[in-house]
Amino acid sequence: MATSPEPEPQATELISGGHLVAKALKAEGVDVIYTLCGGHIIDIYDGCVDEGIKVIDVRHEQVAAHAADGHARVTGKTGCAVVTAGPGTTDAVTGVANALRAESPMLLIGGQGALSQHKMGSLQDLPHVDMMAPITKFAATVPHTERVADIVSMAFRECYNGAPGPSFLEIPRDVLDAKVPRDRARVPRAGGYRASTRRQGDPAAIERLADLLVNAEKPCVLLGSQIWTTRATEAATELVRTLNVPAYMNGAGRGTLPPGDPHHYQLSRRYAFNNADVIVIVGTPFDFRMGYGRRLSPEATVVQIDLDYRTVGKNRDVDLGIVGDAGLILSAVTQAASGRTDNGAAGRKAWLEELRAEETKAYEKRLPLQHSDASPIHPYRLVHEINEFLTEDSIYVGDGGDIVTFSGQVVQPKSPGHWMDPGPLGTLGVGIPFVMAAKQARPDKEVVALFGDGAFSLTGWDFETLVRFDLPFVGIVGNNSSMNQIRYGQGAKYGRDRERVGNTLGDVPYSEFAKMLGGYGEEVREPGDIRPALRRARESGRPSLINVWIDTDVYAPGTMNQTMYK
Ligand SMILES: Cc1ncc(C[n+]2csc(CCOP(=O)(O)OP(=O)(O)O)c2C)c(N)n1
Ligand SMILES: [Mg+2]
Repeated sequence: MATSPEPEPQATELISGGHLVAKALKAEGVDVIYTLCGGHIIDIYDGCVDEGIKVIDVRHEQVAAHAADGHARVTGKTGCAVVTAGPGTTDAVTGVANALRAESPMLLIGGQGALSQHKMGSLQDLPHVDMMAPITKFAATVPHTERVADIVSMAFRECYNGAPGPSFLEIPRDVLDAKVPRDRARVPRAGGYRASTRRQGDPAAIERLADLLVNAEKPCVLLGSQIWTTRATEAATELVRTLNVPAYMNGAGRGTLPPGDPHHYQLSRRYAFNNADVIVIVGTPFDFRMGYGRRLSPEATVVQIDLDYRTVGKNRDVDLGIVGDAGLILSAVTQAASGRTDNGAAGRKAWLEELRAEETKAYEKRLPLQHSDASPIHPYRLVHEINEFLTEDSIYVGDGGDIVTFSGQVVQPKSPGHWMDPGPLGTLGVGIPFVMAAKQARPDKEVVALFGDGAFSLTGWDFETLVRFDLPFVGIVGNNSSMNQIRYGQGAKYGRDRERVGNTLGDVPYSEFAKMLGGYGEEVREPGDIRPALRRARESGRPSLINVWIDTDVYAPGTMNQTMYK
């Protein structure tokens, strides 16, 4: 009997775990990883070379993790950091925790000792997954090379469960280094393993909110960070304009409306919350920044919209809660309200004028300090100069204590998505990594960062990474040779004669540090010199630090009012 010839044995292509990681990153649209090297993770770098993924190597893993967080904020895509086992992973914990509280989608990949040496005391072995579980949306070990890309895609998917946040994967060294037949490993296809998670909210609730707003005499809205997360700028703008509702903004929601817009309000927020009849809180929790919800008038009808069902009604009862995507919900509300014969817009003119008068009063009260010619420089003058310096294309990063609290009142981003602060974890040290991520992702933008001298010191060495990767920015250090925000509280609690414990820094000329590392730097001691120095920093086209010596003995109202000292 004739037998058909045996098929020629095919040479099966082999692929390593690190290369599978890179393929999965590529499928997610990751074009850059932030990392600090270690023997456990180098196969991932090798895979990144093949996939065309840029490797930015930093000097501390905290920076890598914050940069991944920053990347997500700026681009709306998942950020990625890769760190080695043990201390590499523990160094990154702060960045992951910050991303959790800020609802920022990022993946941290950590190395691990070989599975074959599990619990034998291998170099840098730690229970990473147990450590990361409480501060991530998903934390797992990859147990086999064939599963690498599959589990990476799973981790990405989990970042978008409800409000976004971080995921963590540890990949043991032998799992990363081993090679498996290419066809045994599932490599998810770009766009093939994640669906849109945008939810429109209960239609009945949307009708009800439209009714509430149409009939409100004194409504206001607070546009929180999720306005930017969900890219809801247009929807929010349309709603406030169509219905004539004053808007306040916080966190990454700042800049949704430009300064000067008739519906942009900032300084009259407390007055509005005390006097409004309908308050709509969008995409921000009732946390310490909101006095846990206690600062809203008890008579007001309160509506809360959030991506996460756990945030709605937390700490404070609401009259109406809607879970879903801010943009879809606000658009639907505008549409529902437009069907009414009279949407009440004209009737709210007096309320907007009342708030504008409050706003103007507060602004004028502060203006003399913003123009102060005092030497040493008043912090209000510094932040005023920065605000005047920003353009529509300046992404502003704030990293510090008291000086950044001053800037929160005065500096107004001119465009949406152009404001970066740590978020509710309040992490000092986000500045340099956020600058790195912002400039890397948006080279067309100018990045301007204000640091406290204390905050800068936490991650300042990565100024060198900005030089090495040619990521220019305008940096300003508000130098009071102190951790002033903490000092204020110590003085208030223990008396001024005992306030100088554990909060005093040296008189460091940070411009010299910038120059030493290959950047641009200037020292500024007179208020009139601030603006020209900032301009020269801009024109230098290099990473820069303008070190501005500010008055050490004045504090921002926000620092003096902190409830933790009361
Ligand atoms: C990582 C971290 N450590 C400590 C703190 C507590 N903290 C809050 S403000 C502050 C002082 C910051 O000093 P600086 O950056 O110089 O700003 P200043 O208050 O002097 O303007 C400190 C230490 C924190 N928020 N984050
Ligand atoms: Mg300071």
